[in-house]
Amino acid sequence: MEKFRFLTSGESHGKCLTAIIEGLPAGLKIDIDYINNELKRRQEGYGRGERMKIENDTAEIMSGVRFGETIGSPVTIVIKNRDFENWQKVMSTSPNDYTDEKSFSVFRPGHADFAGAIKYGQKDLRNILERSSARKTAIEVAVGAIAKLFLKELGIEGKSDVIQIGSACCPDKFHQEIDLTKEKGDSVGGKFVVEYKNIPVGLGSYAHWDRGIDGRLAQVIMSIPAVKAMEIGKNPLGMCGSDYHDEFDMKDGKICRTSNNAGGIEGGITNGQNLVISAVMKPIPTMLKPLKSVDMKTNEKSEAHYERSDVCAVESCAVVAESRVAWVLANEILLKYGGDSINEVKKSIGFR
Ligand code: EPS
Repeated sequence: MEKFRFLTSGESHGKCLTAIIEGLPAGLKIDIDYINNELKRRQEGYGRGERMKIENDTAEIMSGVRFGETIGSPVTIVIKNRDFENWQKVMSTSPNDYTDEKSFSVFRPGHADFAGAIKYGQKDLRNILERSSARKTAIEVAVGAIAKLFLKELGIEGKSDVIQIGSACCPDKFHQEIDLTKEKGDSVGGKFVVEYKNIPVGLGSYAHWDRGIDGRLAQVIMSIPAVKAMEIGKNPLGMCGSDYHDEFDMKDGKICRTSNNAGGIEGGITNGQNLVISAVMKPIPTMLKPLKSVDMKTNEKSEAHYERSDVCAVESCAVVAESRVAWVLANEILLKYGGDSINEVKKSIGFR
């Protein structure tokens, strides 16, 4: 049984995105400005498309909070899609409004279009695009912001950094790489790192495969749209055991480590070192210069569908990853320490 659970809903151009979170302890201060700032961070980043100029993602809390604090009941968050105004007919839920405006049938290689259409038996790829779109990560970041507020109460803080865009490993070259890609009508991916500090020893377990915090983190990172690889700590490929493993030492009467190649996890359990995760995002599959494809209506060869998209969304992806790691940490803390109110959690974890 998980402690911090939630469901989200919403299509990219539908009315709104929604989340219902269950399991938050009562008495947690909900700073709406903090949540909205996280949403802003997700929207920013060099290389984002025109949609981000339309949206100004803002969270509205619909339940579970009174006078700025959680009360132990489920928390509902809604983010309205501003662009819905331009899509009301196309995204209508009523059968009376049927239109094939914005329908398309040519798969985009690399997108969910092909597999999704076969899986759900859909003839209009719009029905696949709408939910597979990374737009849904906006509400996920709102959930992550609440998890981060919980972690902050316990002194746990996270951050992320982009470390590579395309072939550029130096931040000074990132914009140039994105500009060149845009000129070519192409898209570009990259790599980012997420780091959390002040994590207690003992989150996760080696006792059973599905209890390892490494596996749980892998699931939330690998399921971010367009993420294709991740690492925990330093990639050990080619390293000897004597170089890779983090030796123990003593400092000021306390056990410490001389390095953190393991990225804060040993045996599927946090070891008190900083949690360090890096991940690779592939180039976004919607490109102005289309790839070869097939029209599912006619079975004829065709150029892939194009619609407004981002040239690069690695910075946003890093913010999404930061949020998702917060979900996992919040859940693991509640599993280990329990607590129905924030004071109970703090007491149990050893805070005064
Ligand atoms: C996104 C909104 C989308 C895309 C992007 C992520 O907006 P629209 O489709 O209206 O332009 O910018 O989605 C994708 C790139 C994708 O492949 O799904 C957002 O809010 O992050």
